[in-house]
Amino acid sequence: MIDLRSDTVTWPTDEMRQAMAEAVVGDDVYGEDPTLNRLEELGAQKVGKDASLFVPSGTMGNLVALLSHTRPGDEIIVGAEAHIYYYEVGGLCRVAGVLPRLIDDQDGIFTAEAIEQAFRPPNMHFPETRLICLENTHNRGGGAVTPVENMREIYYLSRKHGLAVHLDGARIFNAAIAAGCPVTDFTRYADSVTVCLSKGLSAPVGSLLAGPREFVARARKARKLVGGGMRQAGVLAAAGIIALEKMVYRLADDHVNARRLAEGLAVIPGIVIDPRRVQTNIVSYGLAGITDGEFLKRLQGRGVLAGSPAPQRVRMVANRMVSAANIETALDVVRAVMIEA
Ligand code: TLP
Repeated sequence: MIDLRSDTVTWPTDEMRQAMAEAVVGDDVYGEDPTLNRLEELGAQKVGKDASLFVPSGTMGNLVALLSHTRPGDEIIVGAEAHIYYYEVGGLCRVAGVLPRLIDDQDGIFTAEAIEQAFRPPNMHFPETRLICLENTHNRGGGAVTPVENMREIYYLSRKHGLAVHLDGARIFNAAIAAGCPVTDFTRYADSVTVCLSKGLSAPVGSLLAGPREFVARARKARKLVGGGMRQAGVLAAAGIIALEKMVYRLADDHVNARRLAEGLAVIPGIVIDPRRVQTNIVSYGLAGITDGEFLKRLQGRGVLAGSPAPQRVRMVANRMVSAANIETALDVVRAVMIEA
């Protein structure tokens, strides 16, 4: 199978499996796992923050960030298409108890103007606005990169209004590779950031939530609250260390493959895509002449897996398990399915 459903499908490398087998461990709830501690220090250093916290998933990283930045009843400004709002089971309301004020992020790019318009100044009738949530790269926005300049403007706006900024940076290293700049150029304009180790970076499990020391101390308690306090998690951290140290630059290969996929798709009748909009590893396109359900079924019948994020839309994500040759095969399969349709 050529699995283009997500970059989450990546298996750990042999080196990761080896490191996991040999990891020195301890009880992390007591702070005694040396491998885990090393990962948290390394993660903080990579994204330019004081400290970081290992969590089992990006979803938990974002939820713990909300729990640590806000109190129930607070308002947060968040994209209507953002993962935090769209794909996290409503945890922002159900668990953190915050009120989302939605902004239009359909194209995956955040602007200070959109956020300024959504911001409600202090008023007797309004909840307190505490937090701006950004996502970079943007999943439902087709892997779009919000430029560093926009991040800077949004950050200055947040200071003006006394708001915190949380960055869902599940794929922030993809943003940095695409922009050709250090990841800290992005993360410096957020108070906290969630980084996923288990997507293109290929670790089997885990994300990091990074931020100021005092914030991470609070987040550690919030993680315990939601059941994310793990014990000998060094076996997972060992893979995470390799993800951060050795797997970041390989993301460029995924970007090349995604671009090639987009260019190949663009010339197939019935596929609606502008390949110039593909900046990172996510390829999102429209379909005409066949339903998304039928399209995905026929693709699968010929050995290609993809997903549908919306009616008549398809998402394919380049990842380490899919080679350049596999991309050509996937294109042949799409071509054959569309000719049949
Ligand atoms: N996204 C998954 C699905 O949930 C859609 C995927 O296959 O892309 N933030 C962003 C921007 C994400 O794309 C994801 C995962 C998460 C957070 C959550 O990470 P996990 O899956 O580790 O909870």
